[in-house]
Amino acid sequence: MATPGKDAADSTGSATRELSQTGSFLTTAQGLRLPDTDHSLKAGERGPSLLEDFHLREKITHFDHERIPERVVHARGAAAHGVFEAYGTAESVTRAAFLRAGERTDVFVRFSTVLGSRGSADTVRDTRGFAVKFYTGEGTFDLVGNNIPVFFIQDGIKFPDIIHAGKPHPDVEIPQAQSAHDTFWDFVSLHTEATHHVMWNMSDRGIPRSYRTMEGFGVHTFRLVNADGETNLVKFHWKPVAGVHSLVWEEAQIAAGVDPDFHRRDLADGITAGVPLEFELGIQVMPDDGTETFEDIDLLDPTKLVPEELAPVQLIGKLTLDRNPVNYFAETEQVAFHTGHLVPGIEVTNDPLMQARLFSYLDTQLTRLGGPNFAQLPINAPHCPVNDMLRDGMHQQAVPTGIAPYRPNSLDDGLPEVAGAGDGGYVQTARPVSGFTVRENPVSFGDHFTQPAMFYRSLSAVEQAHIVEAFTFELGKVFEQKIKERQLTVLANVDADLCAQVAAGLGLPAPSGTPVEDVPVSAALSQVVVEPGPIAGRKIGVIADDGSDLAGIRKLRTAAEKLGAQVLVIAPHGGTLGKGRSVLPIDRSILTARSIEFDAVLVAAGTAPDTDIKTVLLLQEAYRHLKALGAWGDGGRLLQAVGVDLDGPGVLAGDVVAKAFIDDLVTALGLHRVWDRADAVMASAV
Ligand code: HDE
Repeated sequence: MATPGKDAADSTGSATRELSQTGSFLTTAQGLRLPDTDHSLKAGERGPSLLEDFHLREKITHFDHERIPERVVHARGAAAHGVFEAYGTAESVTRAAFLRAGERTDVFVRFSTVLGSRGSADTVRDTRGFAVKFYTGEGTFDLVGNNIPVFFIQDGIKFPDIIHAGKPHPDVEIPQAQSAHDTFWDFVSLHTEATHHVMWNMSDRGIPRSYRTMEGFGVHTFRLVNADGETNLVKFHWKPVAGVHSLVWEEAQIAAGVDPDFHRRDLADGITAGVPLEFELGIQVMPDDGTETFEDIDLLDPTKLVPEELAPVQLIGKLTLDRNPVNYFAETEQVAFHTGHLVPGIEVTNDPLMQARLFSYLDTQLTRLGGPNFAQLPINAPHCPVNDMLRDGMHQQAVPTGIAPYRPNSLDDGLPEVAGAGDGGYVQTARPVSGFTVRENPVSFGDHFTQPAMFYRSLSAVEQAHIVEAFTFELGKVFEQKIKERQLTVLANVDADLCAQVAAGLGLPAPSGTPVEDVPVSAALSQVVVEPGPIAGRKIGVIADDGSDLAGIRKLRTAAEKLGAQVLVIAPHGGTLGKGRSVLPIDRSILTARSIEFDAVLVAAGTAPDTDIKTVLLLQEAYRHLKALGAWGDGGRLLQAVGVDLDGPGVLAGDVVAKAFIDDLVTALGLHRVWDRADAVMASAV
């Protein structure tokens, strides 16, 4: 028997009265029309407000309770709606219906940082959350992943410890959304199983360019079950169609101040501009042969990854995010993910981190969303029939019929029935469990350094240099000498060269360790691309003034928009350039423009070589951040005036905006950064 109000596959839910500013008359929550909402009821014009003013009290009381507790981790997030379309390539390993060929499933995806408060900045160095809610016909499946494939801890019981260490110091609540402080490094230097995750945090992965250019990982090993009951062990991956790209550190720092909403703005703007975010879902499939180990890698250890060279990522479907939320609070804030939201064909393993998560996600919603009925909130409501026997509780919105919410019963005709596997029931695969109760890790969890060394040695020289810089920066912010020294001993066991460079930067002696010398490398871990990728979502800034070649800018814009990229005109003033029919709107005045917004900066022909300090800063930053620069016609005069070598790497030139010039720009953007300029930047004063 269905429960009225609960079995609606209605994503907007029962609370979907049109609560917007578009209705006719303003009312109270009870529907009473109001003549005035600007003046409280007073005893005379200059008199005190009256207790009987129920509208004043309702308005203020509701306001007083507008905030709910922010998430204890991942408080800052941004989300989008979309659709997932399955290729059917996973059918041999899972019976999950939403993964059958051609199946389309509604999704809601929330991206987040981990450490910062809800109002903190997007571009801080941190792990990013990548939580996907699939509203499948068999029930909701949540894949609650991160942009880093490994985790800090092997056992969930330590989660409060790592988070207490990473959050601001409890006395002064400083620093916000940062790991560059004593308690974080105190913990991770004492707790070497965190080393692998810390290496990823200190790499470019800790500062993604955008959510669009970020990989995602399920982290844990899952057990997938096919229609014949055969099982495989699987790791989930999200591969961004736009490629994997990051910010450079100075850019991330500037953005944190200039535009703390950098990532959420990019997400929302991209979707509004009709350029959806796209990711392919992939799986690494390992045999479930009873060992839960693959090529000597313990698959239950969440600090280990499986190199893609050993188990290739097989693509099984495509996620497209193309719709922004209508209301941040109702959707992005109230969405409740849970690792225990599973569907037939997808099961968990004994990974001790995953096991603890299975408890935590349900538990946390009780405080955050105020009770056990959060699944009735529109954003959390499944898009398939719900027929539970859960009753009452805070914020109950359903009006259940029937008198026998228990089983067995005879009064409601013995309903609801239970479903076996043949009826789509979630029947867990029987797996053997034996052993003594212990508080111990398997010996195989004890190697904390081989994979961090593999990660470091798999990266390009410039990526390695960024890791050195990140460790030196973060440890440079630590006050306690003994913590810095201890972390250097950790690095000495990863890679002697890395340790020596960080030690030199800190002005400390490099300790010796016993790094594993003979580690395999995995090319898939580097994000420096050699083949240009797509440029959708990229932004090209064009510096122009009243004398510029506006036709050239228009031509450039048309070409860029065809590829999903945007051209933004930067001028000395706001308003428009040109006259009459050739008028061109200015997108940014030089006062509101900052280099971080643009992936490439060009100067239009005819633009005066005016070395205004803001223009100089913009071009110098773009140069330092290894972005493509360029000019057509005599626009190069401005680049020269700020000291850019017109023949240097990543500096584009052309007489006019012609095909060759556009092609060069597209290639440069597709390669993401001008890596060839890195050495010159280190050596130059620009
Ligand atoms: Fe989470 N985590 N987590 N986590 N996590 C939460 O759930 C927790 C872990 C992740 O956008 C909380 O609803 C424990 C790994 C994401 O709403 C909380 C442990 C991974 C999000 C929680 C972990 C994640 C969360 C906070 C160790 C990557 C944001 C509010 C056992 C695979 C979801 C909430 C969103 C959120 C607990 C470890 C990813 C408290 C106890 C590993 C993306 O329940």
